[in-house]
Amino acid sequence: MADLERLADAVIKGDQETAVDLTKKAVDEGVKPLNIVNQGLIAGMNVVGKRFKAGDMFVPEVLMSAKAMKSGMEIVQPLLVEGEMEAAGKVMLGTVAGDLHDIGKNLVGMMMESGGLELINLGTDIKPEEFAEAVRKHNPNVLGMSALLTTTMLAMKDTIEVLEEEGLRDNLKIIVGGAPVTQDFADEIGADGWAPDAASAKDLVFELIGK
Ligand code: B1M
Repeated sequence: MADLERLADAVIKGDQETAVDLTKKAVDEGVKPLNIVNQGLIAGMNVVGKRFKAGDMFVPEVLMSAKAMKSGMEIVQPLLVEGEMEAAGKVMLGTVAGDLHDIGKNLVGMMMESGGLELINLGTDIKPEEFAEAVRKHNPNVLGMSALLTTTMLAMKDTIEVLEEEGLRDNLKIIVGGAPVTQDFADEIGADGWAPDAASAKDLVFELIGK
C-alpha cells in the first residue's frame, strides 16, 4: 500500500499515532503538503463520512477518525502555501435557544471541517438575536442550526424570522438538523435544507453553495 493510502487508512481506523507518524514521514520525504491533505487525511475522512452515512461506522469511531485527521492537519497546515488550500465556504453552526445538546452538532462541524469548509461553531443555547449578530459579524455562506428537543426546534423558526426581519436572510443558506427535525419541518419554517446526519449535512452544504 502506498504511504498516502496508509495514511488514509490510519484516519479511517482512528489510529492517531500512525496518522501522525505517516504525516511526518511524508513531510520528511518531500511529499507536497497539499497531496498529504487531499490524498491522505481528507481521503480517509471522506471514507469515514460515507461509512457513517451507511451505518457502517458509529459516533465514537468517527470521533477517533476526526482526531487522527486533525493531528495530521496540525502538522501539515503550517506548510501549506498561502492560498493553496482555500476553504470552499464558510459555515456557521449552533444549537438553538434553550437546547444544550451538542454532540451531534459537533460531529456535523467535524465533517464540515474535514471537507475543507471553514467552520464557526457558536456553541449551544444560541438565541435568535445571537445568531443574527454572528451572521452580521462573520457573513457565512451557510448557517446550520441543530435541535434535539421537540420544544426547542421551534426556535429555528424564530431565528429565521429574526434573520429575515434584520435583512440577513437573502444571501444566506440555512440548514437544519437534529433528531426531532424533519424535511417537512424544514420546509415549513423556510429553511433551505435538512440533513439526517453529519456526513449528509456536509454534502448538503456543498450542494447549496454549488461546489
Ligand atoms: Co437529552 N434528551 N435532555 N441530554 N439526550 C434526548 C434528546 C431525548 C430524546 C432523551 C429521551 O427522552 N429519550 C430527550 C428529548 C425528548 C424530546 O424532546 N423529544 C432528551 C431530554 C428530554 C433532555 C432533558 C430535557 C432531560 C431533563 O433534564 N429532564 C435535558 C435538556 C437539556 C437542554 O438541552 N436544555 C437533556 C439533557 C441532556 C444531557 C445534557 C444530559 C446530554 C447532552 C450532552 C451534550 O450534548 N453535550 C443529553 C443526551 C446525551 C441525550 C441523548 C441520550 C443523546 C443525544 C446525542 O448526543 N446523540 C438523547 C437520546 C438519544 O438520542 N438517544 C437525549 C448522539 C448524536 C450523535 O446524535 O444529536 O441526534 P444527534 O445528532 C445526529 C443527527 O441528529 C444529525 O447529525 C448527528 C450525527 O449524525 N444532526 C444534524 C444533529 N444536528 C444536526 C444539524 C444539521 C444536520 C444534522 O444541520 C445543521
